[in-house]
Parts: sequence; C-alpha cells; structure tokens
Amino acid sequence: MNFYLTLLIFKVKFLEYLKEEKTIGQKILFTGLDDAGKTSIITALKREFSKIAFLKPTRGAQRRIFEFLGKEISSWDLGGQLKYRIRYLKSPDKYFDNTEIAIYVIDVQNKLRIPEAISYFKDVIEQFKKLMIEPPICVFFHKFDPSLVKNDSNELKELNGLITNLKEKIKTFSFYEKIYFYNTSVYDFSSIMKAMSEILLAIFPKSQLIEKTIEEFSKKISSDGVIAIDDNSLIIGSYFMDEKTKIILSGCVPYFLTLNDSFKHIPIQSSDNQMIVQRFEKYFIFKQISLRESSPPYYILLLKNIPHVNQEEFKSLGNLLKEILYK
Ligand SMILES: Nc1nc2c(ncn2[C@@H]2O[C@H](COP(=O)(O)OP(=O)(O)OP(=O)(O)O)[C@@H](O)[C@H]2O)c(=O)[nH]1
Ligand SMILES: [Mg+2]
Repeated sequence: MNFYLTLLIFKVKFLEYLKEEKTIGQKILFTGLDDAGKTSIITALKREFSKIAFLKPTRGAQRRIFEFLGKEISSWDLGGQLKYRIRYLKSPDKYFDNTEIAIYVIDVQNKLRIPEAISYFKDVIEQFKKLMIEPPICVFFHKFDPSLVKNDSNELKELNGLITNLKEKIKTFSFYEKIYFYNTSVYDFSSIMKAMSEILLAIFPKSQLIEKTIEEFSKKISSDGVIAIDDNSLIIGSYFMDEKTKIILSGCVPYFLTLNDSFKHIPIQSSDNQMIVQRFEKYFIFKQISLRESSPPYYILLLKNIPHVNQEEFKSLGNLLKEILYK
C-alpha cells in the first residue's frame, strides 16, 4: 500500500482512538433503557425542539463536549438498546469510569418496562462499585408530561404512586448515598433546565460567586429578580426578591430563549441586543451578552418596574462574569 495512504489511515485511526478513549473535561453520563428519552433531553437543552420528533435510537456511546461556567463538560449519551447495554457492562472501564455525575432516565409512562429499568439501574450501580467510584446519581422520572399533571385524573394519582414506590425501592436496594430524583418532561422545558442546572452547578464551586454577583447586580439596577443563562439553556445564577418573582421568571426563560433564537439568522443592527416585554405594569428585559468572542453568548432575563437598564451596568456585569469564568 502507498506509504502516505498508510500514514493517513494511521492518523485517522489515532484520532478516532483519541475521540473514543479520552474523556475531555468532566464526564456526565446519561444512561437508561432505550426509548427512555435521553437523547431528547440533550436535544431539548440545545433548543433543537424540531429534531426531537425525528430522533433515531442512539447507536453506542455518543459524546458531546460543551462548555459550562468556562469549563469543558463531556456528556456521554449511552444508547440504551439491549445489545449496547451488554457491551457497556462487558467493558465498564470504557463506559462508566471517570463519571462525575450519572443521570439515569426512566420512562414513567411505560409501566411494563419498569422492572427492566430497575434491573439495569442495579447493573449500573454495580459497575460504579466495581470501579470504586461513587458519582452522584440523578434519577429522572421522565415523560412526566404537563398534560398528565394538568388533569387531576386517576392516571396522575397512579403515576405519583408509582414514583413514590420507585423512590423507596431505589433507596432501599442501592444503599447509595448520593441519589437525587427529578420529574422531567420535554414538554415542560423548564423541568429539564432546572434539573440540569441544579446538577451541574452543584459540582462548581464558582457557582456561589456567580450567585452573589447576580444578586448584587439585581439590587443595583433595582430589579425584582434576575436569571443568567448560558447557551445550553443552563441557569448559571439567579436572584429573586420573592417567591412570586421566582415562579414568573423561571417559568418564562424557555420562551425568551426560543423567541431570541428566531432572530438568530437575522443580522442585528442595534448594539444593545435586547427584548422588552410588558405585562401587568412590569417589564421583562431579556439581554444577550457576549463575554468573549470565542465563546457562545450568555443571556440575562430580569423583571423590573421600568423598561430601562443602564447599558453600562450590563457591561460591568459581563466583565465580572468574565473575570469569574475565564481568569
Ligand atoms: N411523552 C413524552 N415523550 C418523550 C419525552 N421525551 C422523549 N420522548 C419520546 O420518547 C422517544 C424516545 O426518545 P429518545 O430520546 O430517542 O430515547 P433514548 O433514551 O435516547 O433512546 P436510545 O437512544 O435508544 O437509548 C421519542 O419518541 C421521543 O419523542 C417526554 O418527555 N414525554
Ligand atoms: Mg438516544
């Protein structure tokens, strides 16, 4: 064979090897049975909602590197079909090792497969024990759809009963200290945003500093509350004057992000790059800020009595965040 061709093949294989074997950044593992909704959750965070209906079953382990609070995170989406699950369990060091946080997704609407989901959950814990690691495990009771929550039916009561049961069962058999539970649905985007933000913020000591910075900013501009979000729809910090503001602001973040996305492909003339919405004598101000050219933007959503914030205040907030995240 041609020497250069051999060299090229070697190079490609080596690059593939690096991609396959090396974990870049902190590893977040998404696992669970096939059809549980793992890839849908990741796709929702990217706000690529139109793709969710056309997702195919994930083949093997799919990795994505993204930045969170200035650090690289590597998310591993382990395709859940039986043939892949067998493969993972045969090579735990390749798939489960170095896990910083595990997210175990259970489809709570598919009652027939709950025993199988529990059985694989036990297998996953077993792998962590074998590897002598103890990452926090976040169990997502997924497909907990708003349509079910809204109607106060027997179906909902049954579902809540099932979840309570599952929590007890999981706690009893696993003897695992760090297990956390979340109800999630792709049809309630904020349920995914909140769960993922909470999970990721917990592993970043910097998060407290950001929280303080946001609080000071909020008070300085006399706002009722402020939420800072990154481009992966993850909340990096927030401050609320009261519970009511928290509910209102948290609930509408997804809508502002999606609305903002609709302008993505339109060249922006104005330099302030913000949206203002009025409702009941209050003003929502949504502002896109860029901390550095090489990184995706951040977003600030705030609630105020007047529709104005001095742009210098946004600038100094941006500088502080930049200092915390990248210095
Ligand atoms: N009702 C409902 N359906 C959902 C939800 N999330 C995902 N789905 C649907 O569940 C199916 C499976 O979603 P995927 O994200 O491909 O599941 P997966 O866990 O990645 O499956 P594998 O890649 O095979 O492991 C798709 O038809 C989704 O549209 C949800 O919150 N509610
Ligand atoms: Mg998948």
